[in-house]
Amino acid sequence: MRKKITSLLVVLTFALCLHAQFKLPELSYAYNALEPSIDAKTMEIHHSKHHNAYITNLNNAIKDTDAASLPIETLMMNISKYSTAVRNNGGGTYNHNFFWTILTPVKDTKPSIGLQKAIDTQFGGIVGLKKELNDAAMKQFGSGWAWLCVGEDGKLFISSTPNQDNPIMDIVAKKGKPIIGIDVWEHAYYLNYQNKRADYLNNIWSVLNWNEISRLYDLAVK
Ligand code: MN3
Repeated sequence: MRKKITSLLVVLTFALCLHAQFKLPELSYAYNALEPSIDAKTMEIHHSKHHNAYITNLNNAIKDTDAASLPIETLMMNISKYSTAVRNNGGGTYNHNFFWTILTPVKDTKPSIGLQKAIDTQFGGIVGLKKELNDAAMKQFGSGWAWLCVGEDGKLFISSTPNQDNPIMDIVAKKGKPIIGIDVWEHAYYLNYQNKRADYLNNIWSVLNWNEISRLYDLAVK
């Protein structure tokens, strides 16, 4: 009897795993760790509610389809083949998985030598990059994201995407490998900053994880 129950549990667990392909990743820091740039309540709701909802909705949208067995990156790179629900919730899954990793409470992380060189050459330094990236984020009308990417030519470029689209989707105008992505949906800042998107954009630079951003850059140009 006990054996039967055990095997039933194994089968059930296996079945549940199949139907919950994507899982909410844990943050490597506490919800309050990015204060005062990003407040704890915003972080908690953003991660445990918004991000979680994208993942749940994505899992529901791809249940019992071939997409359920694909890595999220592959799904993004072939997004034109899928429904709007997969595009929106898959994008929401990928973008937020990415977003948390390029933020950190660790102070004074620095770009790698290679990345610093590229930023100096193309933007005249971090101040120039910040101005251009924040400008793209300000000009993104309504909800969306602003990105710093590495293009196919190995050069940095700035872009923005509406909704939960991103630069690795096969439907975007300019494809690239993102190394910074800034969420400009109101849910990312409204509790603390209300309508002041510019203040949020100014302050998020204090919590950028240049170690991770540099790692992504060095990988992309390799
Ligand atoms: Mn968001």
